[in-house]
Amino acid sequence: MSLTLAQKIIKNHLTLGEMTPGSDIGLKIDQTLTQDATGTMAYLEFEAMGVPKVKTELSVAYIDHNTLQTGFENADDHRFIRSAARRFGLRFSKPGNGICHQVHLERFAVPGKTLIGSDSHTPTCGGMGMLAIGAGGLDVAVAMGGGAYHIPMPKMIRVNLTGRLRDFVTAKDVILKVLQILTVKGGVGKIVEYAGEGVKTLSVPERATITNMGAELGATTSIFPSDEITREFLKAQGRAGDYTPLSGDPDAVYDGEYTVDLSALRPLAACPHSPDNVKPVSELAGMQINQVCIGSCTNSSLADMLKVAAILKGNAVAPWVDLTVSPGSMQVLHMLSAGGALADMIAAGARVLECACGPCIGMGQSPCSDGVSLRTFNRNFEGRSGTADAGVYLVSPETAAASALAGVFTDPTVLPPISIDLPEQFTVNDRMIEQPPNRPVDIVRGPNIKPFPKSEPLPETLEAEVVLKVGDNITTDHIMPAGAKILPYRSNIPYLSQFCFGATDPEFSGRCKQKGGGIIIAGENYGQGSSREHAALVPLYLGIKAVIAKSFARIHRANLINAGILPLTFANPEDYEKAKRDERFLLHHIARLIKTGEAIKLLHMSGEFSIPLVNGFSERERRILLAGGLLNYTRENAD
Ligand code: MIC
Ligand code: SF4
Repeated sequence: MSLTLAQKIIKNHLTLGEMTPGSDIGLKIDQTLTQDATGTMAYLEFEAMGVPKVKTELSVAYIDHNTLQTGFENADDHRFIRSAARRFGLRFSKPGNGICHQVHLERFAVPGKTLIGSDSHTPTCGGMGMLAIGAGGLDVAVAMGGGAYHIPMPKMIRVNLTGRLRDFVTAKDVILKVLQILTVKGGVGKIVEYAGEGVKTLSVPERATITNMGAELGATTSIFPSDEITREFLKAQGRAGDYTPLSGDPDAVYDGEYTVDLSALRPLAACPHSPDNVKPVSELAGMQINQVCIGSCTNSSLADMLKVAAILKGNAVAPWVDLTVSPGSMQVLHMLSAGGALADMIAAGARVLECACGPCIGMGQSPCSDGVSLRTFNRNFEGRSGTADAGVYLVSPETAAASALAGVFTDPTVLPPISIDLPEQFTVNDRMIEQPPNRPVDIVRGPNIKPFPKSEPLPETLEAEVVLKVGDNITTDHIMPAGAKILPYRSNIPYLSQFCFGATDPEFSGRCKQKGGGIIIAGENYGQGSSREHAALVPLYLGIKAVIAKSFARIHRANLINAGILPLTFANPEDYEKAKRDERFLLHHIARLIKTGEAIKLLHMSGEFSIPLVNGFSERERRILLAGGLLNYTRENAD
């Protein structure tokens, strides 16, 4: 039978289930990655599972998010993660070595292998023909312990690329175009495969920009074929031996097909406050701007940075604009510096930041009040920058650099042509990646690390009040905000709990504490965005028993199940109107119904009406929910 590229990799890694869309499949995981904001929890969970060493081919613990050390908390977490990496047999990438996805692409990604990472942008490595999926920390911990990773078998979407990008039109514009077509929920339950003649005109880092922002489509992952371009990239990284050619069968059947003509694209921008609110840059041209931030796991490769340097060279950043540049990895920064491009950026007035997520996760560089900030990043959710009323526009590095010079939104296609020289050989220096020692190591824990909340097996009947009602496209940034003030407490759930839904409803946390929790009612695509399992663990701590929504984003739905919170959907979306704030409801015989798969009803306490809900859980999900979460379930059944 003909198979798509992703289906081939899935078939080679299938431990359980059928490859029919929607059915639960188990995948053997070859590699894992964690970053520090999700890693502390993942290693606490791994430790609680009692497995002595990781069982994957390769697992890497990165420090890239919480690099601002304004108190002991982040430094303690770094030390804890390093000690856990050394104890359990992982490589440890030190702060300053770079953003997990950029470093993983350069140093570890291998075509045809599976990777899960406790970060939603893990699909970046799909740019190298890898099946790379973002997951909650607990799923990553289970995979490190040798357990399979479970997902519903995705549908397959093919995006045919034709033509070739014009000067100053970039991979970022390609993915913004796809976001305009498919929207932030268009990819849910799907894998997006790129194919067609246009593929061979794109370098591996350009492909990675596109697969990175597949996360914003809500897609399970995105993937490019592995071809001669991939081989050249691996060779330049000194890893020619990791190359395998891979592509989908020409007659493979897809569930949907789209075509993007690269030659017809123009520079695009995602306007506030959603990555799919896309407009041509030419329509925004002339708008006054305050800040430009270049970097993030989407656009921080050497080629991106060299293009920025070439545009800045010999020019000056507008006096009213703040330009920051964060190279994606130590390799990129080193090569920029050795080749002189860094000097061109500095001379133009750029503020050079360390190789880390930085402004992308609100670790500094919050814009001024009401500010307009152009960023080469992947998310522009309201308030994520740290300034509630700032407007963040997502653009390519070329648009960002051209606009920084002009001080207004600028279409870079008006610039004189530039050319950059990419080296045949990258400078490889893995000194900031530590190998685990061959002797027992103690885990070092600081006072900021608190135990994670316990979940109980599902009770026979649940009675609860609606403590919050929200609309469509609620992000995990709404549920559990990040930023420099809160991120240091990612390993301290009790402390974090006071910020839950802080910007949406500042009373939420107090109300839950007073009422002993309750249920949340939500619209479409609840929990889109970041993979942070804190958006499930904190509600668990606050006593949330169920979230009833019109639909869920994939990773967050899995995180809720893993935490033992019921993610239920309305059988009729109009019933969303009937479930009101502060009213009490009953879920009668919920444990029995979850077990048998029979229809579930949300009964109003008055007994006057009930709302039918979908009982759409896989067998494994049912067992996890009954056990009160994945940790309990894993302890009960070694998978
Ligand atoms: C993000 O981009 O939102 C993050 C920070 O990288 C998150 C992970 C986290 O919240 O720790 C993600 O994308 O999963
Ligand atoms: Fe870091 Fe931003 Fe990428 Fe998340 S999206 S991994 S915060 S650079």
